[in-house]
Amino acid sequence: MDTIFALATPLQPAPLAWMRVSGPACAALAQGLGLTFGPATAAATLDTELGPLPLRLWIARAPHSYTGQDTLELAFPGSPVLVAVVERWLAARGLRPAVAGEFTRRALEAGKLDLSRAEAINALINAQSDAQRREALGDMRGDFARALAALAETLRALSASYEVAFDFSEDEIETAPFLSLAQGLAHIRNDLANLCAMPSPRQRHTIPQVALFGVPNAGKSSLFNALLGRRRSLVSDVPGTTRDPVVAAAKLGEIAAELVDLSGVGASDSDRGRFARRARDAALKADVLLLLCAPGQSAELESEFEVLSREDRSLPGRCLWVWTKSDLAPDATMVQTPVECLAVSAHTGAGLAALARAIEARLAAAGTAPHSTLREGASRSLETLSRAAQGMRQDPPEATAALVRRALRELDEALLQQAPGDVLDFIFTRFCIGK
Ligand SMILES: Nc1nc2c(ncn2[C@@H]2O[C@H](COP(=O)(O)OP(=O)(O)OP(=O)(O)O)[C@@H](O)[C@H]2O)c(=O)[nH]1
Ligand SMILES: [Mg+2]
Repeated sequence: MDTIFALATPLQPAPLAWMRVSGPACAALAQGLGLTFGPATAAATLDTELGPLPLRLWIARAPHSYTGQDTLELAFPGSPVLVAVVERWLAARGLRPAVAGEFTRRALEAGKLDLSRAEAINALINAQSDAQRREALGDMRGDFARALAALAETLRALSASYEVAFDFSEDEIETAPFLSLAQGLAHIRNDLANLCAMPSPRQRHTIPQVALFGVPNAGKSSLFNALLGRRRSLVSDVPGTTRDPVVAAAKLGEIAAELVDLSGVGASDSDRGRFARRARDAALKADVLLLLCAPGQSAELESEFEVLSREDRSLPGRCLWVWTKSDLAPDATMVQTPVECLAVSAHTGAGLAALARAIEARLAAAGTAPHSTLREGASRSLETLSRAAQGMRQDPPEATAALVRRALRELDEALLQQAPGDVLDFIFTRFCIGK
């Protein structure tokens, strides 16, 4: 088998660069550096065209490593030029660069971890919110898989009871055994639904939300109407015009979304926080948050943004800063903003198309949030169980029993974690190189 290498840290100047190497050539590589190949950390020097390069090495022998193979990890000063030097040295010894997720795939093939844990690692790296990070860490510990396995056992017992009930009751479905089966089914369905409920902001609502946030008179309602192409929200020069959130369906490029016009927040808020609290809560739940700033409002908006960011540290990734009323102050964009910014005018329409494209890009990125084969299997099984639970009053018991059997098979298949090769290929292309 090939020996692979990949940089595990970003390619940029940094105190350290970290290179991972996995495969049978590791022993020869270490020996070439004058080291014996055993589990250890060691220091060595690599002769390079630039002079001697100090290396720190972590050696792990098969099968006691992440991939289950002989493994070397090299740390050295984090300069992109030195990274290229080390990569050339490795390539000259017959090693090849790893493709995306190849280390984790080798770990999977060596039985070092199962698919749900492999996916959890990827989900953790790519998580967009603390809720997703918590979920991924739980999945890495196997919490979800364990809970699902326990549920599968309860479902197996229920499925067996259905078969037994047929033997005793000819065609009476209102009899006691069938009623208790119905109760059992409802319980398991609820437990599975609770288990599948994911707390990430994206999944709380199926249609993504784009919220317009800012201090009073920022031009939120005007921009809301302009993005919608019709007058839905009240516009006035009296600060504090919008009170309760106004929600409307909109199409941004290819993506259907809900626009949410919020009440103004900040020191000039005339309601002493009553509506502002609702606006902040809605802002935290949004998939994309537009921070609207009219000329002269940036200090106040920035402190509001800081308050929100303290509540959810992943918020900046979902925000766009929008300079409004660009017809009044065309050079507002010269001021530095904490997140990516654009300028628009709801009155002239300037910048609206670019804003719509930027929002669409954010929504598309949010749509590629990490996913897991195990959770998909669990959701499939939940759908089947829900159909069984809904139909059990009117359907013949055989039909319900068949659905219960199918839901159990779906859970078992998900827990078996045996994905065909092409599915694995697809899963691992979503990993980063070096993982
Ligand atoms: N020149 C100019 N004025 C604008 C623009 N957008 C909004 N305004 C004006 O700014 C004022 C406030 O606009 P709104 O859209 O009601 O502002 P808001 O942020 O919704 O205000 P509240 O709901 O009170 O928080 C109105 O007088 C608008 O006509 C713009 O692009 N250019
Ligand atoms: Mg308004």
